Amino acid sequence: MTTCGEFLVKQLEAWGVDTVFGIPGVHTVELYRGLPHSGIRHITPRHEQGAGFMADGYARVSGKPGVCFIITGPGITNILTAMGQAYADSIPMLVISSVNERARLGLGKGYLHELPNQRAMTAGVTAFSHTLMSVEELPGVLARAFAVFEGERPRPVHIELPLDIITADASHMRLAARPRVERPAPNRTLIRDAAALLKNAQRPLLLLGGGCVAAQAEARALAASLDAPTALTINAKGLLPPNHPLLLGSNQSLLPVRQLALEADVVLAIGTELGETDYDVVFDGNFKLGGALIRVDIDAQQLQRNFAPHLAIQGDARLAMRMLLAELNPCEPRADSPGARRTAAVQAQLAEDFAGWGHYRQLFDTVLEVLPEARFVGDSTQTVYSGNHLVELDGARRWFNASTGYGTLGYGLPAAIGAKLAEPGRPVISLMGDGGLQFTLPELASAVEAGVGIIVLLWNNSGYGEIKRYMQRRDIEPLGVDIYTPDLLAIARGFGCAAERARDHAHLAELLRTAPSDRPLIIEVLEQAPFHP
Ligand SMILES: Cc1ncc(C[n+]2csc(CCOP(=O)(O)OP(=O)(O)O)c2C)c(N)n1
Ligand SMILES: [Mg+2]
Repeated sequence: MTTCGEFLVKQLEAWGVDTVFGIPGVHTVELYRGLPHSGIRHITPRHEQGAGFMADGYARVSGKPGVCFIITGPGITNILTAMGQAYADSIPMLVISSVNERARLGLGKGYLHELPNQRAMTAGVTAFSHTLMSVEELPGVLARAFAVFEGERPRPVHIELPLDIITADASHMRLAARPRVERPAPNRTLIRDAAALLKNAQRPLLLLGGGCVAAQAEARALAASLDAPTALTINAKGLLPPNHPLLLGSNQSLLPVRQLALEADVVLAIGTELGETDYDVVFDGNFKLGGALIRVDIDAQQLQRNFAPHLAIQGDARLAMRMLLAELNPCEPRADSPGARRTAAVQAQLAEDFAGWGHYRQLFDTVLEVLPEARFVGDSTQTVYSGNHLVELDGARRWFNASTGYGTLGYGLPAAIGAKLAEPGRPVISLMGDGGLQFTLPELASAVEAGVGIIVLLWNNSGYGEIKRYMQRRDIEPLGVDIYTPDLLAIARGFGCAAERARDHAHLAELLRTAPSDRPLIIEVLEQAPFHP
């Protein structure tokens, strides 16, 4: 007999799932029966939050949904934070869990792992959450999940299998064909209207968000054809390469870019929420758009949030860019074009704003000199905040972190593990603070076990530095921020990792050059000279 749990594994494998993240429990063992002899690799984290963050990093890099196998109750409540981050950043994630038997749901009798209503817990951080009521439903529900991942704004999906379903006989089930899901193309008339507005623009501005990551070539062609200075959200970083004559970076919260946004006569915003953590990280409400706003988004509701559009175009970002490009004259970027000159003027002003950040620049230069192809997966710490402004890389999804959107600590280590599993050939730097690292520190053990050679660049200031400064700026006596900081290097060694403190930049470069390939290396950088004034 084939159980429903076994059938599910076969169906996932048939649809291209090659990795699942999970911690088994008595409720989910039936999912594991079919795994050892399948083509799916199982990665075991040390906490379900780690599973979710790994799946998130894996999804961003692979472009495929990150899949987790999670137990009823505590497994689900543990993974909710990671689902929240994935929800906020529109990341495809499939959380498969168990739940108590159908006849026992909602009874509150104290069954093992029982929650009053597990599905309601995940409803707020998913596109949908579904309780499987029969084996026969399974292919259709999975197809709906893939429709979310591939056909609309990606978001986590939760499917829970009651214990009497997960063990039920599925011998009669045949593998379903993979659903073909196309993202919707925008309306051609609206695209023509947008092109007409853009052709007449004197001072266009392009704002690109994470919805554009699959459209790198189109984004570059569009920026050039419009001769538009281009600002990227953190999730869109890399769509334009460093030193591109039209690249404004991710500095929408800084005055020079804000001035340019105010003066722009036509603004084209694609696949971006226009949300505060990318456009107003100083929280003063002063990011304003002066001209006509054209918005393109796959999510109709998103078109109406934050900034009311002059023209709202629902549809896939890449298709929209292609259709727009067909209406415009192709053009190569030129350093002396009007758009490039406006960009250069902003860059010159930004250089003044960044004058005090030479030490961060030197840190990133050192890393990129040794590992020019590196991917940076970050948490919420000084290196991440500064790098969000300073670092530009060639290629989407080479710089992402949890400092924007949901903004949860503990993301950067497990997400880096997931990213490395998705593309083992590319060096991965996990940018962590001492506080954030302690949220998901045991995932170092998972990384050692999985043979994952990531490099953790640990910025150590023995506390919640950012929050301490925030308290001080607001005249609040710092409390709860100068935390006891253990010997994180000794702990990392205890987990089986390599771990060293960098003495200076030359030593840092040497450590990066000799990093082991089969286990993590933790490089501690103290927030003091020579790394910090
Ligand atoms: C889950 C969670 N809890 C609390 C916070 C609030 N918070 C944001 S940054 C920060 C400090 C993090 O300290 P550390 O990782 O050492 O970075 P540092 O600011 O010292 O560079 C805190 C506590 C958060 N973002 N997420
Ligand atoms: Mg700190």
